[in-house]
Amino acid sequence: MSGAVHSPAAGEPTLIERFGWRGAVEPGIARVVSSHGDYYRIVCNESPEPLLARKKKSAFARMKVASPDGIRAVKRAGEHPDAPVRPVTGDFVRFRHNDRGDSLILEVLPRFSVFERRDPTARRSSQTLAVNYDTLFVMMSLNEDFSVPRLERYLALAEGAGGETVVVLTKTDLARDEADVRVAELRKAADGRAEVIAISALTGDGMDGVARYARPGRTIALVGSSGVGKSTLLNALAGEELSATQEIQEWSGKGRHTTTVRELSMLPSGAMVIDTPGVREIGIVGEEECGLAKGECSHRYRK
Ligand SMILES: Nc1nc2c(ncn2[C@@H]2O[C@H](COP(=O)(O)OP(=O)(O)OP(=O)(O)O)[C@@H](O)[C@H]2O)c(=O)[nH]1
Ligand SMILES: [Mg+2]
Repeated sequence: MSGAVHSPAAGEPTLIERFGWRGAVEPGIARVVSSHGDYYRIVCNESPEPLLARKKKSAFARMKVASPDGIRAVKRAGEHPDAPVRPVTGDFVRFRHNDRGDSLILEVLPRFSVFERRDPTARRSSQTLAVNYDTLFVMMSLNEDFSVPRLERYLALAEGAGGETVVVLTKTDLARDEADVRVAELRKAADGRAEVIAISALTGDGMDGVARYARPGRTIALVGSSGVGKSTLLNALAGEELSATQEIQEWSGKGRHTTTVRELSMLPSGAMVIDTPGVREIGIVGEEECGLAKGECSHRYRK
């Protein structure tokens, strides 16, 4: 394979390294920045612009992962036995570059963090919400979305998922008198497990606290119910409208979802943010669940 077209100055990170790759820099490594059905947008050293790639179908049926007994064939990708076999936004992949058409994703590389929603009834398979993040922002708004049990479920799922967890409480400007009490309750629930930061994207309150995590080459994943302000936070960190927020798409009749595709964005600071579609409930038996991207959504609004 020919060398990379992206050649930074000596000592400067290559494109894939700027996108968080920490392994040996070789040709044929890419990061998935968004997925659209069978197509993926990937970034790699082979092209200064993102490329379109398809996945090689057979490559994901059975994958080899390292185990204490050596290499063995397992049904699913990565260290997490429940992880889906298809690549998702944030994945590092091995791919075959094609400069005259679609490139081909050959293999999902091991994930260093995986946040997934589990269905303990196993009626639905687990759903991978974010992978390869350094910091998971578990987001909850201080008004109607507020729920200590839900926060505890998120924290339980985040434990052992890799990466650090930060609880981001949004819309302090709307919470008024209840804000302090609610923040204190959530701080107690998260005690010792995660830092808790209360913010308002509207007034800028607390934004320094979250911006500290936006470091070059690091990935922040945003998770939380629809409407808590994930895309609003992304836009505030980016200083521009990278992701549509609720008002703009409200007319579309798509129910409560505004973000429908998981997307990885590069911020001016050099940090990356994975914005995810809101989840209604998380990992709990019998509660109403809300699906995610088109084709995955089981929400009643979309039926
Ligand atoms: N007052 C106030 N409104 C906010 C704040 N942050 C977000 N909002 C509003 O909350 C609504 C929902 O915000 P979004 O950023 O679209 O929410 P989301 O979490 O991305 O939602 P989904 O994409 O559906 O998962 C929008 O109307 C935002 O303007 C805040 O700090 N204060
Ligand atoms: Mg959104």
